[in-house]
Amino acid sequence: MSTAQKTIEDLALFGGRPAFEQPLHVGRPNTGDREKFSNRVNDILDRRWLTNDGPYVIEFEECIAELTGVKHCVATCNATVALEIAIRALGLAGEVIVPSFTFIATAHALQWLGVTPVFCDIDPETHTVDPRDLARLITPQTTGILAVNLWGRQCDINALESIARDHGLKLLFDSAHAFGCSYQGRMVGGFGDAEVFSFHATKFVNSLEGGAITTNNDELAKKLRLMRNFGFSSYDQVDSLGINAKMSEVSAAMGLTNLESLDDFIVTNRQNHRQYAEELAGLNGITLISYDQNEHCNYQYVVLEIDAAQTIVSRDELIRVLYSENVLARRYFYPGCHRSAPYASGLVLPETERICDRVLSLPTGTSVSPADITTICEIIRTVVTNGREVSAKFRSETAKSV
Ligand code: T4K
Repeated sequence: MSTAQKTIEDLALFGGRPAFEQPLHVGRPNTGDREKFSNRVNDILDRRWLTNDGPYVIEFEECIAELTGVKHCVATCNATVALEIAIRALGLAGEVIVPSFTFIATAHALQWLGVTPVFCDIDPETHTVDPRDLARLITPQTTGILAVNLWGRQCDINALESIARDHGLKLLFDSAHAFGCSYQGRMVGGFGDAEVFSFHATKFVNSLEGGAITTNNDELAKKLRLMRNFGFSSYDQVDSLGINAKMSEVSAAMGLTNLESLDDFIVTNRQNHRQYAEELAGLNGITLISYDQNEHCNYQYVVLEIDAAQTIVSRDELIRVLYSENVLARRYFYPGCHRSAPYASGLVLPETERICDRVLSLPTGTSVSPADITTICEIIRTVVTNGREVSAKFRSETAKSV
């Protein structure tokens, strides 16, 4: 249930009742057919094969490989560890260039392995790596590029491939957000040396926790499989350094069940995105980031850019209002990796910092109803059309608390 928030006085922060009784999260999981999932869990228990290359993991890998049109898929316990084994299997060392505007796991995966993440700036239009800034950062120590297909919008992959080729660098994509998306008509998964997907609970297709590495390179796939299971090639035979990166059967069962609803999830996400676009249209200073209609797209993130020069209220003030209405909008990926410990060094990345201060992510997915979206948009409309007054209220509140 939600209440109308048409005037400033209606807003919970200024004395009204919260629009939502229960919190509305960004990242509420989509869940497919429960009965099918339960049946698969019963199969797992009957088989007593719970993990380590079980039949559901193999089936999950085959499905991902087919959907992405890639030769090999190696499923893992999550995308962070998938990045780590991909980084190691590709022999990345020294310095790797990575955007700062990403989830912290991208940078941590490098740093965890003793590889130095060198942060580059982003293209303000796509929020993905700026190839020109990246090229400037290449040194004799650079061994690779770890690019991120953020929000499911692809990097300038052609430019990155040509930079990698010209400089003899490995090219790894963090495509945690980009499952089900395409670049120039080709599904994400087969670009560069390898790509990594996340199937975390908050991703539009989840396997509870989970990840996958896709590659067309046979040798690399073999290495990754060994590394995923401590380097074992058979009982008692260890061929390489490895770790435990295995996906469990229950995760694969959840992944397979959710893959059966993939098209439905995308339809819902697309409808939600369209509704947000329609209901926020004409609000000065509010831009909903868009997706390329000519590509496959999962629409899993609804991201607004707030231009405070026009809205008068800042992004953080808008978030405070939304929180008080029980809409838990997120500041993904504030403040940027380069300003987070342990990376903070005083480096300045102007575009990253500008975008970090402007964006917010709103709830979407199958748990959000059209009525919820109407209410969320109404709150934003009320705040922005009364920007001056709302901002003045925040300022007087700050003055009182000083
Ligand atoms: N690369 C990129 C670009 C990524 O975005 C990510 C992860 C990775 C790599 C690493 O992938 P994994 O190793 O995780 O597979 C979340 C997720 O934890 C993270 O997976 C995701 N990106 C990132 C963008 O968002 P948080 O800190 O927002 O997650 P969390 O667990 O607080 O969940 C957010 C909200 O979702 C909660 O407030 C409530 C709701 N929620 C969450 C869970 C787990 C539910 O309603 N149910 C749930 O089961 O980072």
